[in-house]
Amino acid sequence: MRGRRAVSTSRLLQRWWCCRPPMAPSNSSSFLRGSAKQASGPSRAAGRSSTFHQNLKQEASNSQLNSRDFRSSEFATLRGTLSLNCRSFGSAATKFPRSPAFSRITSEDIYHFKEILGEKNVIQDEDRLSTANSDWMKKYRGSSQLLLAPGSTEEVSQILHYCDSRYLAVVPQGGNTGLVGGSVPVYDEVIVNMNRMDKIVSFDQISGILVCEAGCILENVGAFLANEGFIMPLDLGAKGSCQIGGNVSTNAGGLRFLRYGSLHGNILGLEVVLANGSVLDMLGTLRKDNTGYDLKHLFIGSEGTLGIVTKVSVLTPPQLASTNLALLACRDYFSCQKLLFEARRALGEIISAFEFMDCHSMEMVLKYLEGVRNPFSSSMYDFYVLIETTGSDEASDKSKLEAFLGRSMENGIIDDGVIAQDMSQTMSFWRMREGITEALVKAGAVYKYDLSIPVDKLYDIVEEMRSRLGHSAKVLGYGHLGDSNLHLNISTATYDEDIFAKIEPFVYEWTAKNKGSISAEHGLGLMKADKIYYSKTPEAVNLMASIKRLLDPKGILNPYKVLPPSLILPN
Ligand code: FAD
Ligand code: 2HG
Ligand code: ZN
Repeated sequence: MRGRRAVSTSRLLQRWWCCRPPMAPSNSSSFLRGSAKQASGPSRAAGRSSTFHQNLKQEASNSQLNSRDFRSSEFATLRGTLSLNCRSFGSAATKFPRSPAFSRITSEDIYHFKEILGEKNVIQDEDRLSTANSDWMKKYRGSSQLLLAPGSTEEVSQILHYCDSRYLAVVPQGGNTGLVGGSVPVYDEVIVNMNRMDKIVSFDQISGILVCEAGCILENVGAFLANEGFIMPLDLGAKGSCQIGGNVSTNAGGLRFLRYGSLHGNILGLEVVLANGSVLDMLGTLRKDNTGYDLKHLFIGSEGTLGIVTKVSVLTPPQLASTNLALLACRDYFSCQKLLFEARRALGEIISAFEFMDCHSMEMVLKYLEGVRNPFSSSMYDFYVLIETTGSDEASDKSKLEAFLGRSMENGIIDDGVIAQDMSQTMSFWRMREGITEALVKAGAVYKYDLSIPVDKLYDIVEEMRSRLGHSAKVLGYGHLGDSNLHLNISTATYDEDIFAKIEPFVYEWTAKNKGSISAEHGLGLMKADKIYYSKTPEAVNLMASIKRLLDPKGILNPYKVLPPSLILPN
């Protein structure tokens, strides 16, 4: 019965999909660091040809790329505009005065840091500082005069011990890809950059447990693990630059969350340096350990406000033999929800990602990203869904997916779709989804919200925002639908106070009213430090502040971030 059904649905798919115009071959290259080939990670590399896609595959390899160049001078101008406006929008910085409790750096301090780290790791170079003072979006900018690059836990410990004794404020910095202004100084905080701490410490082939330093770049860890036949349980568009220490400190979610869950489940241990320089060794490699309070969880998602993460122990899953990726078109949001409901049941243990984007997001990547082509030729649909499966049996996984897609098409849940047939198509599909953030920055100013909302209401806020803003802005909705995580992005040519006033506090009030969270995965950082009450009770916030004061009594670690500064710092 199952076999017969698979044959008939496969024919149906053939009718629908093989008449699709050719896909452009992917020429996507990682816009951050490293190549997109690596960036896509081992599981993405396993796109397989689908029997009913042979024609499409042939046409794809014959098709030509049209250049859709984005002029770099135009890009530079937009970036300039962004920098000029930084700290005016979506940022709480202007509201928080510099705390007078903090000292200013002296030449004796510099001398002392050179003693600890050596001359070349005490950086005062203007260009290097300018980069480190500014976040990835060029929206937040500090004015730090000093960047320190420790090479060991001992050096981090000595730095913090000294800063604490001198009342010098510190901002821990990883790959600086954070999207909430948490990784850059607000004023003149000392930047402690973790780039040099990038060694793999150990890997256990049997258990899949990896121990590495916090400054390891996620993509590099992925490449190391691929050689061992494993993958990271975490994958995100910034993988070419972000660091595992930054991932832990933001409790990053990303594209594999649906399958492997939160870092709270995958991180087995941490080594952390506290504000006073003491080293807290919680670097266990055990799956089970119920001795007392599990302190590492305090640091996962604490955004550098409780300690500097120096080493991480992580449980990594084995790399499985077969990965398939389908890009599907749906007519409305209700169909996307229905598809999720059905996919969970039909694909069960092999589903590894379920992402969605609306047509405005698709238009954005088609317009601003070089080499991205509409896989459905000139047809645009209202919604797009990416479903990835990862399993151990190539034939069975593929037929399961094909049968499911066939049924979904028969039932009218999806209107169109393509299954990636090779690595190049796999990468080009992911590029569309992962590239939206980059396309938005190229388009001009962006107001960014990262919301957890019950899935049935998730798209309502996008529509409400669209009707509030009318033609004054483009409102995009996309994200990790499988995790009920919406990325609501509002794009305008330049930052505008009137538009901002229509967005906030409405977006936070709406989210709170609908029992959502104002930060699903990016954190609070500077942007939302004073917005925490929309998602947490005063009692919970007060307890957090007590923990902060206990671990960092002088408040030197990442001040003005995560919690309202009034709870922590003297004015
Ligand atoms: P940074 O940006 O350097 O720092 C982030 C925060 O962590 C700061 O508060 C900083 O002080 C603190 N920190 C950094 N390192 C340490 C350390 N060793 N010890 C203590 N504190 C530290 N996020 C997601 O969750 N899911 C996504 O899918 C996702 N996709 C993204 C795609 C793009 C294109 C971009 C630009 C960003 C994306 N992000 C995503 C946001 C960002 O990449 C993540 O938050 C990432 O985990 C940050 O890592 P980082 O090393 O760049 O940290
Ligand atoms: C993603 O899922 C990231 O692509 C970034 O979390 C989201 O830019 C955003 O809003
Ligand atoms: Zn995301």
